[in-house]
Amino acid sequence: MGGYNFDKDLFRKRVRELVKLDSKVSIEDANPVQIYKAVGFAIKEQIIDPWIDTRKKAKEQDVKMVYYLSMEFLMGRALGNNILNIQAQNDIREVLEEFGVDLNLIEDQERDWALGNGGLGRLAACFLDSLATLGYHAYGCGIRYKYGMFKQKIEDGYQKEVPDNWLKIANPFEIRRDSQRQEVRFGGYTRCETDEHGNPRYIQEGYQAVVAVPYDLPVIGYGNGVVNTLRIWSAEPVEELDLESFDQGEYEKANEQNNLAETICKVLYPNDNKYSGKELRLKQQYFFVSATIQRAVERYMEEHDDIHGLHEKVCFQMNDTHPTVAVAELMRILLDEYGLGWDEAWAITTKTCAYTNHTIMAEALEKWPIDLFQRLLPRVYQIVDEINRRFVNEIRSRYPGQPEKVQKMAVLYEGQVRMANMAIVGGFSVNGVAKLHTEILEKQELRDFYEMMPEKFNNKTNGITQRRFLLHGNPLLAQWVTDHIGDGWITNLPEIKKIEPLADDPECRRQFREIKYQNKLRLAEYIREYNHIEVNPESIFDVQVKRLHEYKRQLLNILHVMYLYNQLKDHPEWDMVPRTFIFGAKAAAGYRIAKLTIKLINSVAEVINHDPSINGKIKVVFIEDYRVSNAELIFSASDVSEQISTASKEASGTGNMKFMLNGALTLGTMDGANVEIVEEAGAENAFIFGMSAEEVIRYEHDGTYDPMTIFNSDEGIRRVLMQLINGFYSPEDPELFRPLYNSLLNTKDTSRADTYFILKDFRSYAEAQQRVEAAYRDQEWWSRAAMINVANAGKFSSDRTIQEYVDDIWHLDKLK
Ligand code: 26W
Repeated sequence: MGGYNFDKDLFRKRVRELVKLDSKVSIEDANPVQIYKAVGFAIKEQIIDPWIDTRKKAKEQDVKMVYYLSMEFLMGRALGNNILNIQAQNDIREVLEEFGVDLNLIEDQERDWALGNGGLGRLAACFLDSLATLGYHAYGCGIRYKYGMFKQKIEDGYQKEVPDNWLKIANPFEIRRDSQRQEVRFGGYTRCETDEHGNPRYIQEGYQAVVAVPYDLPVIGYGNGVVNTLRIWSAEPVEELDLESFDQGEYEKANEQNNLAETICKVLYPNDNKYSGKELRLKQQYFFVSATIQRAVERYMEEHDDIHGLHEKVCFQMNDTHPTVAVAELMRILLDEYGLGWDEAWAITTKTCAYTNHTIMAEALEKWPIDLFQRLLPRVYQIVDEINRRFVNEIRSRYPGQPEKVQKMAVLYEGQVRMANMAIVGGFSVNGVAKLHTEILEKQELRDFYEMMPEKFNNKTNGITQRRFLLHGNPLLAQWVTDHIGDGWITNLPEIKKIEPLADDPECRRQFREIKYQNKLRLAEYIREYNHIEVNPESIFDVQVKRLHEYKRQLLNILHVMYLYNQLKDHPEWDMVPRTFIFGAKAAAGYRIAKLTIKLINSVAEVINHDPSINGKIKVVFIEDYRVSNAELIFSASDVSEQISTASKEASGTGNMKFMLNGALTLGTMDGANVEIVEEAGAENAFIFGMSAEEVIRYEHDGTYDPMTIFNSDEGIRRVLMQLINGFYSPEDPELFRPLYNSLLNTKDTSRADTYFILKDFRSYAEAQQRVEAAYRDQEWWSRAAMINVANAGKFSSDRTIQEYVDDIWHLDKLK
């Protein structure tokens, strides 16, 4: 397909008109928000024809397409990226300059589209970018939450959650599609009828319904004229409540339906990696899945006449288990609405659905109580029950005399619906998100499934889009790369390997250092404005930004900062390389230990940053409200990438890749995609420490780890831990951090103290940090290693990941 043919004169004219139309001001008097909206709208005007054409071509060419089903899409801001993808940056910058405004200022007016928590949601966003850029027709399908990920405020060192009312400023890119609304039904009961051929037909009655209304957002391919769609569904009452025409019974029902519609899309659950079992969450899942599948089947039948061919043109990719109810919903539609027999319907379903696993954390497993599931989705539950009955029979005949096989693999077990099991049984593909992760799934977590159906299992190592995380987020480095090797890397990241020889050129290294320095100045500016902390741009920017979770071990990082500080106090003469430890993390609202860790980081910052005796050699900064938009500033300014999860726990990580692409060196464990990062960059250009996944798993099985022996024998560690309970960082409340201390040493609350092996890995981490320090002193070595990291980041483009999904799972046709 072609490009976008941006029309600069039209754009100028339209921005003038649109500020008037939308805000009733002339361009001269418009404020930045008003200009942002007009610019967004004027860009939408320029991509609307390609958007329509993409849909039209997909229809004409009858291409196979994927529906990426996800509860989360963490898109960040759209404007800047869209401008780059239509390659109109210079034109738009110039027009805005004529109007006397700076493009960056306008971009900053946009709220993040924060319809996601962390890794899983951001991955979905990167995938949409890559699908469009590679020219595949795809829909991202999700929920139009009224409130996305909460905004984080830090007050007195504590996290406070503030609602994210992101729709307050109308989104100029979205289009409401009333013509494609779907009805979604909850509750009631099923009645069985016999049709004219004597076959049973199931009918849901006495239900409550909502209308699902889709809002479409454009996903613009880079320079290729392909515009795909992110479709987010919003719930509305079936009929607006009409007081006059209802008797009491109907009034109540209508009122309930109103409330249902209002609550479903109210808010994104802010839990990352923790199943909460809330009924509303299951409502959300069924709501967007049912609407998506109904519409997908309807559209397929508009263009084809035989439902049996569905899998040849459609794939539903389930982003973790959250949309797994898709399996049963597709069965319901095929059985009840198309009148297929079970075997036919099952054959189609199991060729259409595919599942990605993103975590092995036990507490993330979705297991719905059967009574809740059945009450909410009576007909769907019947189908789940039948899927289970047949599957259990299959297990029994395959493994006679091995009841433990049923115990492990059944979909229904001990009063629960196990969603992962349903996803595996009901789909044709199960993939992990990094080599190590997939291995652990096959050998440990999903071992019985892997033995029974090995052909379903495959690995798809995650990736990130270089368009957002280098081209947009790091314009200086992007330009430098383009100046040296051309711009092919923008759509073919492996080409960036061509900069590798430049790492041996002292002048290039100097330029590279200068760019990093400029980016550090930019971040320092941000930190000054938002944190009121002065940081030294010559110091090492040592960064850990990600969701706050015990397994990610932000606690290890801050305990080490406390340890360094003790050393510095003992040896004031020590000429350590100045270090700025930067943290950014949101904690789930109900996650006590995580929230206390944030408080600890801020308390440590408070003490250290105000101690004049250490001459600013250590600074600690907690960046408030870490999110996609400020992440772009952070990655580009980082020297050290902290990827220090307990080995085996981080399925992949994708932040690690963003750091690498921006020339930060990895300080990490052999976990998730770190393993592959080190493979690509060379172990000599990273700082690896800690136990291997295998060792961790062995300790977990044999239960021989005892952190107390470390506490007793290691003076340095003991001193740091005592500072958690002697008021060193919380003089007004010495007991404040006791829960953190207990989590490391006390077996009362958990089966084992120090579940995540923080003390076990502490010395190894501290030693790796010393290597970082020594290495940084040699600036020539450091910049060379950083450049080698960038040069070898090619594998970690989500373009590569998506191409693998296409080749091995989806088998999509490219749009011509
Ligand atoms: C039911 C609650 C819940 C919510 C979110 C359970 C699990 C999740 C996600 C699967 C957690 C998540 O985001 N996982 C991350 O997925 C990334 C993309 O594959 C990986 O890079 C991260 O390692 C993984 O933690």
